[in-house]
Amino acid sequence: MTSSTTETVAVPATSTKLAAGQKHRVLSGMQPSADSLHLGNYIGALVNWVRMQDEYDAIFFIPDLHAITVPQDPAELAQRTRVTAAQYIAGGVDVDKCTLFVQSQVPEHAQLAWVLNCITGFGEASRMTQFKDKAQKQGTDQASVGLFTYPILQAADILLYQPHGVPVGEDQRQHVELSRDLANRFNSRFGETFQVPEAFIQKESAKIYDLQNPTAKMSKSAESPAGLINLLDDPKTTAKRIKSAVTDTETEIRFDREAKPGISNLLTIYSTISGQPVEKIVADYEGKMYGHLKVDLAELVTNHLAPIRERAHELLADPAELDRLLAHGADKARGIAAATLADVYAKVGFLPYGGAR
Ligand code: ATP
Ligand code: LTN
Repeated sequence: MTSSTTETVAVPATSTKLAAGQKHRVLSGMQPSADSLHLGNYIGALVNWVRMQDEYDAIFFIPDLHAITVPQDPAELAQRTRVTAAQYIAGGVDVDKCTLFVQSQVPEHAQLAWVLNCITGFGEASRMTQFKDKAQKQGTDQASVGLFTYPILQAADILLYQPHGVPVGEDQRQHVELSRDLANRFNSRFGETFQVPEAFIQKESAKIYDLQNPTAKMSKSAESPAGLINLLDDPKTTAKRIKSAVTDTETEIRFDREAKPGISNLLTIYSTISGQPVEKIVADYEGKMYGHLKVDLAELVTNHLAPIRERAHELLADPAELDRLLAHGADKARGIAAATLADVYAKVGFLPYGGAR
């Protein structure tokens, strides 16, 4: 397998040269699989996306085709797709600076996925660890073929847009590697077609842990919601969850991921939301109790999330306008995706529609 990773969102020295005024392209997405994003999604992904949209030609999308690889209630899926879009925008994704769309509204994703399915080895797909984990949870016989080919659809999402970088969490590294392998394979079989993308892996410092179980990452699939901070929760719930966060029996506020995972997690949240380095926060809280830190952090987080929550609700109150913004994004995306797909179709030998060009 080819391997390439950067520890930050900076473009590595090996990246493609650009023409004057041109920006490197990045692309990423988060599934619409919950009623709210949580603080891990926000700090680990969204904040980073928002930061990137000035420096990069950024494309963000909502992978609803991926969502149906496991059973979904149709009305709930539609609602969660809008809610996810609203949170992207409320969190700072600016539809005038970047391209934001819903995957199922750009049919080229499914079309390219088919071609990529046909150049992926069965054994190669079988080695994808996320499939193994998810399939095991459902009982392997019950898992859908769509779940099996999930990473190939993800490769199509990426390769259609010729991005240089794909900002994702460590858990998605293997899928980006597969995209690279498929891009290289297609290019060598059919001629130069795809940009070979690089994984921009989120920094460890952007990882947020469950407030009740601070050695496990904050996750929507956690057993109990008590350790989760959701962007759309009311401030009282958020404050209560922060104040009830599991810590340790010492009293000293210091950063030590191993010995003090609970306090270290609170310090990470404090630092990323306030923009202050952890060392400064630790110095400011010298001699103070855990309770002080929790009360202040609850206020900091609820104040920070309040305008995001309000904006998301405003956007959701006008679904027609939200759908219009998404349709505009899908049109922009299709402009790029259709060109790549036409090239791919011609290269594999599909007849051009309506005759030779
Ligand atoms: P699940 O646990 O059910 O797989 P999730 O809540 O972890 O879901 P994903 O949909 O897997 O969320 O992740 C969407 C994005 O959010 C990814 O880029 C992922 O790296 C990031 N992310 C998810 N959880 C965290 C976390 N606890 N800390 C930092 N980033 C996170
Ligand atoms: N599998 C990813 C979501 C996803 C994605 C993509 C991310 C689907 N297609 C393309 C980056 C690029 C996840 O679960 N986080």
